[in-house]
Amino acid sequence: MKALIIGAAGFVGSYLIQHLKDDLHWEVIATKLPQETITIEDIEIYNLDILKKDCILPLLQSIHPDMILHLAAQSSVGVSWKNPALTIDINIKGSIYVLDAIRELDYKPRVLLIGSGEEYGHILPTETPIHEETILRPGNIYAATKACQNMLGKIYADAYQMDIISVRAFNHIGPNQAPLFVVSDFCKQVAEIEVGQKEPVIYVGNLSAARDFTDVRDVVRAYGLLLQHGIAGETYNVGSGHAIKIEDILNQILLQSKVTIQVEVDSTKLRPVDVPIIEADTTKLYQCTKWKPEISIDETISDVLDYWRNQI
Ligand code: A2R
Repeated sequence: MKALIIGAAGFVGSYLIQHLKDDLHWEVIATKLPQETITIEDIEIYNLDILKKDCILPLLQSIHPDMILHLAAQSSVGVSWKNPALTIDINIKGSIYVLDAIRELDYKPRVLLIGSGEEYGHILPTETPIHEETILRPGNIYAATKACQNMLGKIYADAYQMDIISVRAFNHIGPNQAPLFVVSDFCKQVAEIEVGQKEPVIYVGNLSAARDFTDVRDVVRAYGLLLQHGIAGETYNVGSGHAIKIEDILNQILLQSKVTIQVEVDSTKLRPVDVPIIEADTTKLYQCTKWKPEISIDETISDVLDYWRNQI
């Protein structure tokens, strides 16, 4: 099996490469932006900016992958507020360029489009946990672009009989995630405090939101299973099935800290709109693949803390 990962230099990409290569024994080919690096050995790596439309089709024709995993994205909600046009360009226009290039191939590879639990947006209390048919009410720019990508994927699957599966991935966490994301941010601050690089105060944004966190190593396992068993044209939630308040995550991180730390709110970390609770109903994923998360939140936090302790 030959799998092409587009946008593999990001957080999920490195875990996905390892999983497909080492656990599933697939041949893996990766693309990245020219300025990025991928340090994993024994795989072919190409430069590809998905906004350069004309470069995509020739690359696909020369690689001839059986599976295409489209990860390339502007993936930060915070950045999407600051730079909405860029987010729309990469996540919508870029995805259309990728889908159009795949459509022009003379065969139909299996495609996995990575969306987000954020697409559901303003969830009513009666809609939790959220199943895939729940109305999408995106609450931020990033979420709107991913909801659009999902709709485009469905349209292309139906109109052109393309073998496209979409996922809505809920928050995923793990070592090596950029500190733009909450768990990585908190753990980095704790590691800096532990070595005396920073005063013993942790700066936080909105702590009341509850999110569904899954370890990235479990997430990529779900992607592999969906590529093998998913049904074309369908969307699958990927999440733990349990929302945890950011405040509780912070408390667990503080419990694992080697020093006593004070908590203070930093207004620059507060987002203009925040969705109070996002929790996945993962029944559809389970029925299709029998996937269940295997790594506990405590284990993930411990690994992320150790990652930052080694970096600092
Ligand atoms: O933004 P950068 O410089 O970190 O690069 C990201 C890359 N990317 C692009 N690749 C090709 N052409 C573009 N025009 C373009 N713009 C950005 O896609 C990054 O290396 C990669 C996405 O990785 P992350 O931002 O680390 O996302 P992560 O956590 O790996 O999530 C993968 C997927 C994304 O579609 C998320 O929206 C979704 O899972 O949750």
